[in-house]
Amino acid sequence: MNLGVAQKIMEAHLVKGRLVAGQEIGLKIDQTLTQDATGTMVYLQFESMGLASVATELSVSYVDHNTIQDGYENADDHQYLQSVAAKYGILFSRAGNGICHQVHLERFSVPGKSLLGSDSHTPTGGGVGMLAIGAGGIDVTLALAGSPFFLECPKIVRINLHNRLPPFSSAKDVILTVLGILTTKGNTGTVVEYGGDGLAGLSVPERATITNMGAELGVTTSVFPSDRVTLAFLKAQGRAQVWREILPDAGAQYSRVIDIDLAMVVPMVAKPHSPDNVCPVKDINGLAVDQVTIGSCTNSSYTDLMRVAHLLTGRRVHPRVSLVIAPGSRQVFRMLAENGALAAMVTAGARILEPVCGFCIGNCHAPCTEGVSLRTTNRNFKGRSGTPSASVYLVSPETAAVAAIRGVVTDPRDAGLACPAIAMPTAFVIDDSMVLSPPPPTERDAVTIVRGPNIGAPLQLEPLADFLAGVVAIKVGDKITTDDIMPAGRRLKYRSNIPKYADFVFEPIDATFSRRCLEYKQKGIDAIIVGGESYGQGSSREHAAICPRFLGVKAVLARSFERIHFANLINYGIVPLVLASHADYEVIQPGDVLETSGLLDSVRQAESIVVSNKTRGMTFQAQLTLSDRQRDILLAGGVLRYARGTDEISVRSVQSV
Ligand code: MIC
Ligand code: SF4
Repeated sequence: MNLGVAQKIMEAHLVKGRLVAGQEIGLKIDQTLTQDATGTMVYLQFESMGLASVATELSVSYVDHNTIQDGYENADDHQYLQSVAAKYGILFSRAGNGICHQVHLERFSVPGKSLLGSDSHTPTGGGVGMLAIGAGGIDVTLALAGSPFFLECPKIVRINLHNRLPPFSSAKDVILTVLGILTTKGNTGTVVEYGGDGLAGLSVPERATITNMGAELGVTTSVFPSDRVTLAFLKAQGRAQVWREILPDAGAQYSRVIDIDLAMVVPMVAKPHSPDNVCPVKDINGLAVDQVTIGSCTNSSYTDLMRVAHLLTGRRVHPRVSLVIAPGSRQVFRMLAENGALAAMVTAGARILEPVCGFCIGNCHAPCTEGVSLRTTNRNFKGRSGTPSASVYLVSPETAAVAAIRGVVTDPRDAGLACPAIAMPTAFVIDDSMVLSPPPPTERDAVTIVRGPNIGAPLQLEPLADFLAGVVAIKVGDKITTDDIMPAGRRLKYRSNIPKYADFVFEPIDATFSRRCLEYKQKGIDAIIVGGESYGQGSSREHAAICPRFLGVKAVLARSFERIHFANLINYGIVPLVLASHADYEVIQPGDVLETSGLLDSVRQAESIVVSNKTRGMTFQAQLTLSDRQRDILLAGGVLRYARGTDEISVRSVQSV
């Protein structure tokens, strides 16, 4: 059979099931990555398995999200992560070494390998031809223990890129164009595979910008072939030996083929408050800008920031604008420092941040009230920047730099500036000294795991009950993101402390939600969430399931769910029920009491279940769109309890902490 790139890698990693779109498959995972905000829970759960070391080829624990350290919490997390990595044989990338996806691409990516990361932008690795997938933390825990990763076998959409990008059009504009076509909704169970003659003109960092922001499409992952361009990048990283060619077979079958002429791609912008709300930059020319932030795992490579430095050289940042730049990695930072580009940025008036997520996750540099912020990041969900009234626009580094100088949004082609031509370096600066290797296995017994007061315990769950009776604690609309459910920013430091973090569930939408649920919980009443289309968009953060479950949420009824959040709900024993019709959604109101009996039998084998709305005296059908494995996980009361009873991993003793 003629296979595409994604199918070839999946086939090579297939350990359960058949490669038939829609069926559940299990893939062997070669590499894992975690970041600190999701990592503490990953490793607390790994500890509870009682294993001596990780079973993967390579696992890296990054510290890049929670580095603000306004209090002891982040520092406690870092110490815990460093010690747990040493104990179990995991590489530890220290705070300051860079954003997980950028560093992983530079230093650890390998064409043809599988990578599972507890962060939704893990598909960045698809830029070198890896099958790189984002997942909830506990799925990464299981992969660390040697379990396959289970997912719906995706259908493959092929995007052919033709010709070359014109001056001032960039990889960011390509993915924004793709978002305009495919949108953020309805793409679950899909992999995007890129091909076409246009690939020859796209470097690995440019490809990685495209696969990174594929996360916003809601797809399983995005992947490029591994070709001579990939080899050139790996060679420049001193890692040519890991390269192998992976090209699609002629005649490979795809479920859909989309053609994009790169020569026609223009500078694009995603307007508030969704990454698919795109239009040409030209359409908003002249909009006054208060802030420009350049960085994040989407656009913080050496070539991105060199283009910015060139545009800023000899110019000043507009007095109205606060310009913040965060390099993606210590490698990028050092190279900019050593070749003078950093000096040009500082001279122009830029504020420089260490290589971290920072403003991208609302950790710092929140815009002013009702501010207009132009960002090279990947998400512009309302409030994510830290300022609920701000308007965030997503653009390329070139468009961002030009706006920083002019103070108004300007199509960079209209600014009268020369488009900087930056060549890919033939040799990057290589210094892995901030990646700590674990001691040899014989010395790991002596490692003591450090647990400051911020380090809590994982959630303890019980098997599914047969009868569910709960109050609709909140009803929300379409495209509810995990940032809406479980805000990050100034709340991020409580990731290792579930009871505390649970105080902030749905804070941006209804700050009384948590209190209300805790009152129900005290009275022994379950809580139910009702959502619209595409519930759980955005991040992989499993806390958007863990914390509601802690508050007593037992079911979520929604018109449709996003992939990672759907899996996270099941992993934490929350039943995801799909509302068959919009009319059913319309009828249910907050405060309604919903009941269903025979839940165990339905979860075991039925495609749907009857739910009775006691408040309104009516019933409706909700669908159970579950694989057999997902049914078993729900029945067991979550994936960790389920793992005890299977041979998927060699769990010696799963303790309840
Ligand atoms: C994000 O961009 O939203 C994050 C923060 O990187 C999340 C992970 C998290 O919430 O810790 C993601 O994308 O998965
Ligand atoms: Fe970090 Fe932002 Fe990338 Fe998430 S999207 S990993 S917060 S830089």
